[in-house]
Amino acid sequence: MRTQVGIVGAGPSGLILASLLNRAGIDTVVLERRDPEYLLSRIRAGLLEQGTVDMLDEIGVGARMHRERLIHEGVELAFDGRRLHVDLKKLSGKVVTIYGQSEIQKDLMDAHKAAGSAIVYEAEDVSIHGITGDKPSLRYTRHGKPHELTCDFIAGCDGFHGVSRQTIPQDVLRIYERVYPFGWLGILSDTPPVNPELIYCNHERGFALCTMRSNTRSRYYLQVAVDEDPEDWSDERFWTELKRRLPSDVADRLVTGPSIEKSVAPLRSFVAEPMRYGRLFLAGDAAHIVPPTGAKGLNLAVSDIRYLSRALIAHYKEKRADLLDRYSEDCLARIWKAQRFSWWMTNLTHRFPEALPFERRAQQAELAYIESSVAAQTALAENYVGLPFKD
Ligand code: RFL
Ligand code: PHB
Repeated sequence: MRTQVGIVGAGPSGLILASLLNRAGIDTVVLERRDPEYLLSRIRAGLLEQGTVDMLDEIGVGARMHRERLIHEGVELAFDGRRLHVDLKKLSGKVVTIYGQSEIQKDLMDAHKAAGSAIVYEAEDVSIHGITGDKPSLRYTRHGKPHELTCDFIAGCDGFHGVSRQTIPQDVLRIYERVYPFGWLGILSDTPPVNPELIYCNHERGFALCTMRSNTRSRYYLQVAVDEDPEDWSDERFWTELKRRLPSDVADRLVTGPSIEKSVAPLRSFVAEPMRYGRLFLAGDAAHIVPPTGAKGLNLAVSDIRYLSRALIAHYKEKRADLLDRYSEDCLARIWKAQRFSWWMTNLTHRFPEALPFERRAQQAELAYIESSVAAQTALAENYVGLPFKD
């Protein structure tokens, strides 16, 4: 089999790239390890920057999002018994959208199904060959049968644990990494959100986040030890702990109910550079991970795809190589700013087990500074709603 661009991974990065290229008349085949049910069951991101909303509109999958989304004009920080409302719209001129990644995944999969796109689910043992030559290929097995796909280019959209990044020789890649000494225990429940906006809480018992998927579905997170077993957290234990970490008037309003999902996610900052090796291009979580505190993971994946799709389209339509050559540099400029912001938000809102008393006092001073300074709130708002693209 042959295609122009072989894409590994049918998460948001892979499916959005396939849509953009197909719309420009460029052939793609997407190879995905999992089955469709698994992809639809993953609960992940919930907060979209305007650039992500615009991208979903550009590929024609935004209709349901516009009907069902919530628009947030502000966000709250809670600390030391105080609450700070940051007016995103007033300070940055922009708003954020609440719409779950599982819904985006469904909208993308439905659109590809309707278009009859080439997506191979349950593609096992995917391996990447010949990326430094001019005819790279993907090999895989499906239901025990071996297959080979010859391509012009390969897009590695296979997430943090995928094969693409591992195909690049170790002496070529530079890895920048920070692993945090805690994780997030998240639950989803069909209860009304406790607050109309997100609340990021810095509490002595650890960080907590109140977020949502809709007016009837809430998502809450608690900072926990990284090796915490979600099985040890009954719903009752979760709600009790959450109430202890929320400001008391918020805790009093909390509506609890049975959880419909419960899991622990580790927190990590990670960047692999460069994001191109020969004819292999990495995008999204395959190249970088941010701690979820800044809500940047999915948004960064979409911004990589914006650069990659434009570069591939310029190659095919205008025989231009410059955008492909600049791909890694263009993406990394934005990625590092989002990395910095996510790391900063994590440091601002979490309790670090080994923090020196000095560091805790500096954290309190930073929160007090943000509370008192329009300039500091503007910087937070500008990063939170999403920084502009290069072009
Ligand atoms: P994905 O979504 O991981 O998709 C990769 C796909 O590749 C497949 N795959 C393979 N296929 C073939 N062969 C192989 N060898 C393969 N190995 C893997 C996988 O099965 C999968 O289908 O990566 P992608 O597309 O780059 O998208 C990235 C986003 O999913 C991720 O950044 C976000 O979910 C991060 N994130 C958030 N991002 C935001 O922008 N806003 C948020 O509010 C937000 N909240 C979150 C988050 C992530 C979280 N967790 C669980 C990590 C909250 C949490 C708790
Ligand atoms: C979510 O809704 O799951 C969410 C929102 C904001 C974050 C992280 C997660 O910073």
